[in-house]
Amino acid sequence: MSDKISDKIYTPPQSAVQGAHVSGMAAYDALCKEAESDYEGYWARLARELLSWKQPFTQVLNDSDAPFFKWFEDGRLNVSYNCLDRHVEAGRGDRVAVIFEADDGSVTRVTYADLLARTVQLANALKARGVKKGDRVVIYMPMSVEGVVAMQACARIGATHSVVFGGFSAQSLRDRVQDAGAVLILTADEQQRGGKSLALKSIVDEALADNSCPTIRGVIVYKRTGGAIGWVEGRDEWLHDAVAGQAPTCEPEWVEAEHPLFLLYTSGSTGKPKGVQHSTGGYLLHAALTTKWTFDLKDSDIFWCTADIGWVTGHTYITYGPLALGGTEVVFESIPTYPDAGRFWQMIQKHQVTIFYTAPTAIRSLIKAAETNAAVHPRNYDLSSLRILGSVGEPINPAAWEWYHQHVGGGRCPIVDTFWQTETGGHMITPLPGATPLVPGSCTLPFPGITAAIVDETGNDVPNGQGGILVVKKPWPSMIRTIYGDPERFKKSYYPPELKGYYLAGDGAIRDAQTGYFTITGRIDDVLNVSGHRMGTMEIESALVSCTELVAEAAVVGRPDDTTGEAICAFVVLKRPRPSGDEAKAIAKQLRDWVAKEIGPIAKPKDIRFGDNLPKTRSGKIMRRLLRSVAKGEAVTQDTSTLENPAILEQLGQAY
Ligand code: 6R9
Repeated sequence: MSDKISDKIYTPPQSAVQGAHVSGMAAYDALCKEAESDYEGYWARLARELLSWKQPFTQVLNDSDAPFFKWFEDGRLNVSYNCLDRHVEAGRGDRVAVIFEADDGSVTRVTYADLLARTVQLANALKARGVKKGDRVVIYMPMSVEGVVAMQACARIGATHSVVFGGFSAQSLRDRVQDAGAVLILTADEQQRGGKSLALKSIVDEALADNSCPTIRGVIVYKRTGGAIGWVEGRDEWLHDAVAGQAPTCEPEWVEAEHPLFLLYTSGSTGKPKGVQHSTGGYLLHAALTTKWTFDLKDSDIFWCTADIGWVTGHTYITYGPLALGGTEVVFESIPTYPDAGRFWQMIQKHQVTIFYTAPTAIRSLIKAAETNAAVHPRNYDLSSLRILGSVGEPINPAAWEWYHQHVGGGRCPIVDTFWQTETGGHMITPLPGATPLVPGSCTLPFPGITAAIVDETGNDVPNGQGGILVVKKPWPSMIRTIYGDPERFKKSYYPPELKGYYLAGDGAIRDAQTGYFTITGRIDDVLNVSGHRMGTMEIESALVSCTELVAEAAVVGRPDDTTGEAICAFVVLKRPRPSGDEAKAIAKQLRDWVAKEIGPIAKPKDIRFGDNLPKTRSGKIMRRLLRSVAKGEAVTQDTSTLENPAILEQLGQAY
């Protein structure tokens, strides 16, 4: 298989090791040892070194109500003070905090002093509108300085923000506003991306229509494009009007370390989105610490994380981590392919970016673009400013890794493949650029202090070389605190009783037998193990759908099998009427042979079932959990209330 983890090892070049915050493997090992021998002391030391506390904590970890862990409980601090004021107080107010590049390429530089002034004024405007500590504020804004300021302003007054990605529909926005019981929405008239303006305010209007969100008292609108929008008198106010005349100072709200800094909704595979709740102290510690060690951020760096503030990566590695360290970062409004697919490379050259953090999917699409249009190949740009590259969000396949390393990083930049989740707040398993030897396709080793491990279904360690369930054994400072409004779901999702009190990440992983390096094999429900061969269900699905003359759609799940451990079961919707009898058998054989040819005989589905459709949620997600029951031939006992077409289950269960 082409995506086999590479055998190549890239040791960090001397230039990356020298002067790094964590320099060399001995330094990494020493940190791990320190955490192992005095876990609480380790985190306490770092929390004192990296953060400024209004009231120092005396208690480090409180596990008396596990899994509702508390960190630095009796300490008080403020996130916006840590991200802004303290740098200005240290005489660094003139330092550029944000280099904002708009859709059309125009650039705005915002210093720490400016960012603080804007945050303070908005904080005062929010207070004037009656927003108080603990209130929830929804932010539905484009990538902008104003978006970052909105988050910081909430943090300043102790309001808990919930950023909703600008691509979500009115219905999703409404669900989130309702679930959070938000009192106010910050939005923009329109967002501007790829030369097009997209409505945001009208989506807010639709979400709030018919008094569907009675907790909302106001909507503050940043004028981005000046496009025509609807207006509700008494509810809506322009951002520029709201901040005009506000006092230039605002005492930060010194909140307890456990105070909820934000909620961020993320989808489970079924049911309604979960409002992942994060803390103030523990979260900010890990945001700052991982930015410092994983990206080796220094004063001389220009850091660019291409994520949107609507996702956790944008929270931790745009709004909080880099600013907590007083760094300089690029914030980008647009898309990687506008005006052409050379935009990223052109921007790295223009802003002399030194640390670049993006997603494998972006890299893969830019590889494709460069293959068809030589003009947008990175070799046409001067990328010599780069010193560290990062990857996040999904496994990066070795071929994409190699291309990124060679063509973007010029063969000299370590790639940090950072594994983490919305729930973890920051990096969990990742190389450190001045220490860890890299293996393409592996996220390597746990961040110092993170007790990542691989266990079986009963929570017992599995030996290296054998796949299993990824867990984190000990609580860590930036972990999810609860699912907002649903503590039972939090416990059930992340702390199932059979796992000995370990945090369940929901991913499968395997450690290399020699190096102990971790490779994430994907969400537990998407990975199969057949005769000891690990395979992604997605891989088999794409092989099936690549049989374009026959297959319209396919879903693949595993079912227990006595001889092979797990057997592959494929559910297929054909581009022709559902076959039965001998015809079905013949087509099934044809498809098995097809998969064998595409991937290898080991990937041949043992069972192939045909249906007129697949069981899907109303949002269009295939419900693999149900398919697993069907594959096993057992009665479906799971909740099917979110299933669009329940009748399909019976049809898919039929043999031919
Ligand atoms: C930060 C973020 C989390 C899920 C996670 C895993 C996948 C993220 C990865 C990775 C392999 C990496 N994932 N980083 N898989 N290697 N470096 O993406 O958060 O949106 O919550 O997604 O993404 O499956 O469980 P989130």
